[in-house]
Amino acid sequence: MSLTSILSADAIDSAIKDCQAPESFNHKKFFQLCGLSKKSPQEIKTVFGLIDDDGNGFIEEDELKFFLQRFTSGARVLTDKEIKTLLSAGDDDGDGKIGAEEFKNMVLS
Ligand SMILES: [Ca+2]
Ligand SMILES: [Ca+2]
Repeated sequence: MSLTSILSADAIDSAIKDCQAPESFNHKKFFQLCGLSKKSPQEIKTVFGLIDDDGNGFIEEDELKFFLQRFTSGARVLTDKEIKTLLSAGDDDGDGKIGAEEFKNMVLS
């Protein structure tokens, strides 16, 4: 399944445009703009799988760097600061990575 079968291309576009400037990424706003926060747990899990590039069941720091590019291939990479902020927003158990449940909770919070 691809991302655009879950989220509309227009919504993804406006979410990406909103955080084009470095350090302007805000995950809550992003998930709202792209429409993910209104999706079902199963759909959110599918999106999680797309961001978990190596398929090991966790989103790690190196995958968070390319977070925006999973939505649009031409998007920028996140800055180190944005990666840290996003990781700490999602990583409830403090193991340094974001699991599927943690991702879902972050998207729906
Ligand atoms: Ca991974
Ligand atoms: Ca974790």
